[in-house]
Amino acid sequence: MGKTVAGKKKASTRKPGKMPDPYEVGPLGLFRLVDEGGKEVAPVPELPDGLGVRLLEAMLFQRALDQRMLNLQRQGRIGFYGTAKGQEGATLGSGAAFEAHDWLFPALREGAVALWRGMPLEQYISQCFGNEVDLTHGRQMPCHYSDRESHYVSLSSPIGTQISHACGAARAIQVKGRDDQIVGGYLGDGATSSNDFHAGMNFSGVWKSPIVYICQNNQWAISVPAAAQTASETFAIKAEAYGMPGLRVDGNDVLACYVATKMAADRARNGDGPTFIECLTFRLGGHSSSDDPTKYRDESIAQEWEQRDPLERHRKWLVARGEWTDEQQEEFLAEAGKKITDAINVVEVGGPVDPATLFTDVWAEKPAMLTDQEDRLANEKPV
Ligand SMILES: Cc1ncc(C[n+]2csc(CCOP(=O)(O)OP(=O)(O)O)c2C)c(N)n1
Ligand SMILES: [Mg+2]
Repeated sequence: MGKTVAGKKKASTRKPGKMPDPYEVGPLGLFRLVDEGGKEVAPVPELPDGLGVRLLEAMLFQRALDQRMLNLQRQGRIGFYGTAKGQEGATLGSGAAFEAHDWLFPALREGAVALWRGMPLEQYISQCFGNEVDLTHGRQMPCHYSDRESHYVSLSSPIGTQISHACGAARAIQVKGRDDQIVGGYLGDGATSSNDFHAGMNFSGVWKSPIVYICQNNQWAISVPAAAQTASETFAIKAEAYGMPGLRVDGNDVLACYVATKMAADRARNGDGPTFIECLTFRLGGHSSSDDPTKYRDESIAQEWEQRDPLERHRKWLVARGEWTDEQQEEFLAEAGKKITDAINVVEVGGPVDPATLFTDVWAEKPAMLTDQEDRLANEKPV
């Protein structure tokens, strides 16, 4: 989808003055606040105290964590991993706009949001090892993080199915009259071709539910480019067919992602219904550790997108404001590396999952059939 490359189409070139309204920029424009060089193209509204620095730290941490986890996979220490490289701005900018009591339904690359919301690092790492330290007992594929405390629901492997889960949760909030709570529903560009996309978007529109959909358009669904995914001019425009506003945001501008998502979240919380946000970004790495993108795409495009790195852009913005220095970054990265190593060391010593856990955490009252199987597992010798 050549037309949707950042900056090529209707990108805002407004000079500082009044911040453009992302709802007015609309589904065919591109809402952005900071350009690739870290310069404001529109005034950035006042952020909660320290948020700018926290966002950079979280993005740096995720990039470092992704690289370490990918290394573990290459060393044969975990089986599989998918990075969010290049998408940290879209992921964390949107994720930071939700409140602790909201419910989030992630797609494939939002693990950083679980950490942002307080999921312990050991839990993140143990989910990828799937060993006895893993609270979910190795029952999920790696990268399917979940954390009850932070209201972060496990991603759903069949693409798009989380969209109807998110839609249902937002409906439940309405039915139960929990006015202060909303849902964040994530999806990729590829998931817009799923049946659940239609079902979820349709009923969120009909019910005017308190939900913000965040579509990370990283321009690829494994080897399928966005141009082969849809004939629509943009992904955001699809929202109009479902009776909700569609916003299109520069996904590599973490502040634009935060501001747009916060506006949509406030709107949903005020009872004004759903919003669909397309964050235009790029998957810099492979789809997962099982993928080699050089087999199906021209990697010079990836190199072009490296120049639009969300981390560098935000770092430059902070440095220009005197809120960040090279020394701080060096120190932060050294500490992050140590934290990651320490957490891996805690998790990796864990043994395999005890087969007896097969029977735990699923039923409030175990049916007789399972009690029988549990008994046989414990007492019968394998043939
Ligand atoms: C129903 C279904 N079909 C196919 C797959 C295999 N699959 C896994 S990820 C993926 C692409 C998803 O692309 P997108 O939604 O753009 O998310 P991204 O990986 O780019 O973050 C596919 C086809 C699947 N998991 N589920
Ligand atoms: Mg994609």
